Amino acid sequence: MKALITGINGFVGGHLEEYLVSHQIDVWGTSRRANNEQDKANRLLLDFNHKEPIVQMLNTLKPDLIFHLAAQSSVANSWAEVSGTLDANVTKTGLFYDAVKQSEIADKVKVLSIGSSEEYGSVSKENIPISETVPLNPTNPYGISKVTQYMLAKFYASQGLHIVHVRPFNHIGPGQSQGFVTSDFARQIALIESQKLPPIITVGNLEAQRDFTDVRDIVRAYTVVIQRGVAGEVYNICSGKSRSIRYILDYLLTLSTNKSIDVQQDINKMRPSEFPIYIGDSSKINNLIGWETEYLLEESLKEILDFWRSKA
Ligand code: A2R
Ligand code: GDD
Repeated sequence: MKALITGINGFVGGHLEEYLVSHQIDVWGTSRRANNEQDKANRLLLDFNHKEPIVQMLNTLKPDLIFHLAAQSSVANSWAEVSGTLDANVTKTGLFYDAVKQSEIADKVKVLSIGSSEEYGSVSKENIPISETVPLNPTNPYGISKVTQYMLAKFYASQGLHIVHVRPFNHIGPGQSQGFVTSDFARQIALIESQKLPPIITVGNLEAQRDFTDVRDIVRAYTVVIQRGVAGEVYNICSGKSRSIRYILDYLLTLSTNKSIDVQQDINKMRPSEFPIYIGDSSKINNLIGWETEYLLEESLKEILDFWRSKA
């Protein structure tokens, strides 16, 4: 079996590649940049600005599975990068699906469209935990882009493509870049431990509560949902538990070798608005594939801190 991962050099792409390769799947991936660092032979230099090169690539490669990960993935940056977010997540996705539809593999290939819990946006209390039927009410440009990506997935499914849409809630793990909460906290702690930063950690909103899942549980779910999910359907991927950002910070601080780190709130790390609590309902995916999370949040946090210690 052959898989294509768009955005393979990103955080999730790396973990997904590792998982698929360990399951004897032949993995290829697209990137807008040459991968000088590793110079891997399975990287295809491609952006999604023109349809013809994508169609040609698909006709040559003939993947059985396509994981469409490439995106502007930061909620925080999406306020300042509205058009860039819509361009990456909507325009390029539309062009990409159009190319898949025009290619020789259109009637065989299975495609996974990656949405987000941010599609739900502002949710009324009685709708928590959030199931797939809760009205979509995004409150930031990233959420809007992912709702539109969902609409595109449904549209192309109605046109005959086998596309399944997933809504992962927050996913974390070693390798996630700065700009996401667990990496931001762990990176600063690692730099403080190695005395490259003074013992002050700056943070944003600690009161938000989020449903965290380890990225390795997420890619295991992707691999099964793409094959067994129903075209045009949507599946939440979440743990069903919520933790405050303050809990994440406190837990990482207990793991630190430096016991006198001060916490300072940085107004620049606060968002114009955000929903206070997300808890997902994962019954639909559990019923489909019997998937449940395996990693404990605390295990993931320890590995994330160790990852940043190795870079500090
Ligand atoms: O082309 P690269 O190698 O720089 O890969 C980046 C790619 N990407 C884009 N591709 C086309 N046009 C853009 N404007 C654009 N911006 C970024 O997508 C990048 O490495 C990859 C996404 O990787 P991460 O930012 O690390 O996201 P992550 O966490 O792997 O998320 C994967 C999917 C995305 O659809 C998220 O929205 C969702 O999961 O949470
Ligand atoms: N990034 C960041 N940095 N977030 C902070 C910080 C900080 O220093 N301090 C507090 N937070 C809070 C944010 O305000 C937010 O409530 C929460 O931590 C999580 O922020 P992120 O890790 O940036 O993730 P996100 O929820 O905005 O988006 C992630 O999850 C989505 C699914 O729920 C991304 O991975 C998205 O791509 C994904 O779709």
